[in-house]
Amino acid sequence: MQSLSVLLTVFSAALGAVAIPLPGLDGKYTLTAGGIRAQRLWQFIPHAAAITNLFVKDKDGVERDIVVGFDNPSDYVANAPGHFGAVPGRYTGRIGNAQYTMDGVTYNLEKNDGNNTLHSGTNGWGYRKFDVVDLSENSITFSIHDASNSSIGMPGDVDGYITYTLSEKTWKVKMTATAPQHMTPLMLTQHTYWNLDAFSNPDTDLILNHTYHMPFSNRLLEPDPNTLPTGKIVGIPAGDINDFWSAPKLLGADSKSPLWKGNCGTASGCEGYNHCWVVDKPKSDCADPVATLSSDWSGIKVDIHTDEVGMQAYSCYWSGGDMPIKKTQGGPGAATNGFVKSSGCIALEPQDWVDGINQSHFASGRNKIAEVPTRNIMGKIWYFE
Ligand SMILES: *[C@@H]1O[C@H](CO)[C@@H](O)[C@H](O)[C@H]1NC(C)=O
Ligand SMILES: *[C@@H]1O[C@H](CO)[C@@H](O)[C@H](O)[C@H]1NC(C)=O
Ligand SMILES: *[C@@H]1O[C@H](CO)[C@@H](O)[C@H](O)[C@H]1NC(C)=O
Ligand SMILES: CC(=O)N[C@H]1CO[C@H](CO)[C@@H](O)[C@@H]1O
Repeated sequence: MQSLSVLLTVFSAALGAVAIPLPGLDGKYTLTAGGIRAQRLWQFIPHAAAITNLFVKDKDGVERDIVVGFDNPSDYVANAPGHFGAVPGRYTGRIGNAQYTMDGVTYNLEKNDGNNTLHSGTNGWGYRKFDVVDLSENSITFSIHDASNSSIGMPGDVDGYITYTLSEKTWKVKMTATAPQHMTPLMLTQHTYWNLDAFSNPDTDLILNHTYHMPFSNRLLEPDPNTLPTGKIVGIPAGDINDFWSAPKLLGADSKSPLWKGNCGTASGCEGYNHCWVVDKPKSDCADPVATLSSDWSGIKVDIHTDEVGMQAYSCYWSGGDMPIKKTQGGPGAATNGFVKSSGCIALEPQDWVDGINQSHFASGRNKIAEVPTRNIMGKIWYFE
C-alpha cells in the first residue's frame, strides 16, 4: 500500500534574504524528490504558501493528484476563503465573538464567520501572497511579513516562514512565526484537502468511503451551533458518531444516522465533520501517526505525525458543487460530474486547540498562545512505498 506519513515538530529558524526565483510558466513552483519523476511531483504557489498538486502512484501504478485545488493559480486568489492547500495565519480557526482579551486589553477582530472570526479575517495569511526566499530541487521556503493590525485586531508585526521539503518518500513542512514587538495570537496549520482517489473512482467521488483513524483522540472540543468550541471538552464513547479512536472507520459509516445532519453545526445543518479532536498522545507512542486517512480503492494512505495537541478534520460539507476539479483529476470513467461535491473531500489540520486564545481554562496552558511571542508550528513527513 502506498502511504504518506506526516510529522509535526517544532523548529526555530531565521533565514536571510535571497534573490526570489520565478515560478514555472504555469505559475507554480515544481519540486521533485529523489529523482522519481522528472517533473510535476509536487507544486506550490506564493498565494497562501499553498500546495496545488501532489502526485503519487496508486496501487496499480497510476499517478493520482490527491490534493484538492485549482489548475490556475489565480483561482486560489479568487477562492481564498476556502484556504485550499493553504497556510492560514496568524491565528487559524475560529475566535469567538470576534474578540479576545490579552493582558487586560480587549481586542476586536473582523467578523467574517457569523459573529466569529475565522482564520484571522479576510486579510489573514490565506488571502496573501508570500515571498519565495529559498528554492532548490526538493525544497521551497515562503516568507510573510504580517504587519501589526493588518489582520484587524492583532497587534505587533509577525514574520513567518514556511518550508516544504521533500525526500524520496517524505514531505516535511516546517513553519515558524515570530512576533518580536508584541504578544499576539499565533496559531498556524497546513490546510490541505484530500481525496485519495483523485476523484477518479467510478463508484464514488465522495470522501465517505475513505477510512479514517485517530487512535489518540477519544476527546473533542464540543462545538456550539456555529462550530465554535463551547469550552467543554467531551469524551467520545466507542461507537459514537465522532469515534475514530476505537478502530479505523469509514468516514461515511454514520451518514445514515439522524445525528449526521447538524453534527458539525446545528445552525447550518452541516453534515459530517468539522471538529477539533484532542490529541492525547503518550510520549512512548511518539513514532505513531496521530491520524491516518486511506482509501481501499486507490490503495493510497496518508499518515499524519504531529506533536500538536489538536486535529481539526472538516469533511467538505460546504463544497457545494460549483468548484471544478483539476484537469489532473477525474480520470476516464470517474463518477464525478466535473465538480467537487459536498462531502467530496476532507481537510486535515494539525493545530492547537481552536479558540484557545479565548478559553483560559483549556488544559496544558493552551491560552499561552497569547503569551508566547514565538510560535513554531509544524513539519510533515510523507512516505510511500
Ligand atoms: C450575532 O449576535 C447577535 C447579537 O447578539 C444575534 O442577534 C445574532 O443572532 C448572532 N448571529 C449569529 C449567526 O449567531
Ligand atoms: C486596526 O485596524 C482597524 C481597521 O482599520 C481600526 O479600526 C483599528 O483602530 C486598528 N487598531 C489599531 C490598534 O490600530
Ligand atoms: C464502499 O466500500 C465498501 C467496502 O468497504 C463497498 O462495499 C462499497 O461498494 C463502497 N461504496 C462505494 C460507493 O464505492
Ligand atoms: C476566557 C474568555 O475570555 N472567554 C470569552 C470567550 O468569548 C466569549 C464570547 O465573546 C466570552 O463570553 C468569554 O468571556
